[in-house]
Amino acid sequence: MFLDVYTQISSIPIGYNHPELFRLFANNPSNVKALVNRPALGVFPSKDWPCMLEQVLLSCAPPGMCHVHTMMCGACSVENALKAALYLKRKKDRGNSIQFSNFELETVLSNVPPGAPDLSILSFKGASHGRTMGALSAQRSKHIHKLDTPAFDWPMADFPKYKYPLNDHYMENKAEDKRCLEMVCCLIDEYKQKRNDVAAVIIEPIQSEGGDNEASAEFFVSLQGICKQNSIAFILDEIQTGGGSTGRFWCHEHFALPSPPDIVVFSKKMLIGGFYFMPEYYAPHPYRIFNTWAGDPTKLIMLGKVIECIHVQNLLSLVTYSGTYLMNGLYELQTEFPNYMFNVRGRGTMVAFTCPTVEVRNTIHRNLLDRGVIGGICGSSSIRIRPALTFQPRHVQIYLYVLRDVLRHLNPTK
Ligand code: PSZ
Repeated sequence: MFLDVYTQISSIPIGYNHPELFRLFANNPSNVKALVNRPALGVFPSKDWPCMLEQVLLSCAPPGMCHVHTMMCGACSVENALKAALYLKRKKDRGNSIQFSNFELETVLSNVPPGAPDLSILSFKGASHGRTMGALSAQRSKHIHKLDTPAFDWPMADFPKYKYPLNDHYMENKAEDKRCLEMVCCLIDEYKQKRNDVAAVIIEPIQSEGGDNEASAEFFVSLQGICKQNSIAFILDEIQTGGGSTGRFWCHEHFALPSPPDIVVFSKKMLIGGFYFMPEYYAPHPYRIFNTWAGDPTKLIMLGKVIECIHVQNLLSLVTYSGTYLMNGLYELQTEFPNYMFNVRGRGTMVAFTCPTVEVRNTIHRNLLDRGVIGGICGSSSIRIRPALTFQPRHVQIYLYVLRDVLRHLNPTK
């Protein structure tokens, strides 16, 4: 028996073998049919597909957003979200026309401007947006993901690096926000001068693979403001943060943004990939945001049930409750074992802490596993926790008990 606090890289929303999800297929021939007869959704959607989109995906849409595209995985959702931003940029450049010039048509198949324009996407150091070729140019976490593949000349800004505990370092962290935001502004200017305008900024509400790095609500509000001022798309990659694990359905709901983001990308716990977008990002021609499957109706059937469980069982409150309990336990452990863990941080149950070296981190991670706890690692020396939304206080107690046991054995004096 294992306690899984990593849940297939944070992609199992309500735990394994959930009886409600089994029931969807056990007693329902029409759901089984959907499983067997997979449609090419972009061309042959079933009659009830628009209704499913509305009842399931729009029922949990980020506040103020009511358009959605479904896709396959996280990376291909990011790719298509970037394309949507680029299309709008070019449409605006043409004075809101959606007609292409003959010169654009002639040049595009040769991969040269103006058909294939020089435009860039700004992302952040430590970012993880997926490993398809386009998304990789915005990926800034590990060398091995990017090596040997050609990449676009796209700018990279610093993501804030905070000092902990946050409350004791308020002024320094505020200055860090300012430094990173100034860097964003400088890069936007620099790329404009290089004639490689920034068309979109893409950012994770909490950098996940890069080390569970968080930034303040004020940082995100200011970043959105910079994007608005410069007519740049503000894209939130909520692939790992979306779906409830921060205690709100979308992590950016914690930021109280003055208006919705332009695009919000999802996958993982949403069971289906895709992105929400503001109406102006609707692609002006058919088949441009497209692939054969473009999602899977059976995943939406399951997501509908997941959302129902979240509401009926009040799982977002449980996440907040268990998350607070977990963080408090981890604060105690970092006080008890300051040489082995520090910088406890997170929102809801999306929680992490840092170890002094990669070796210590790997030892703790492995020893947890030896004692039946499957956890995750991230960044250079952090451990992350990504339980299902059904994570209860009793699971927190097991995690803390086992972690303490691991730490005590690292430190025989305790
Ligand atoms: O270690 C990790 O956190 C991993 S391993 C693979 C991912 C993360 N990719 C998920 C991911 C993500 O977390 C964010 C924020 N954006 C894009 C992706 C790509 O999603 P997939 O893996 O579905 O292509």
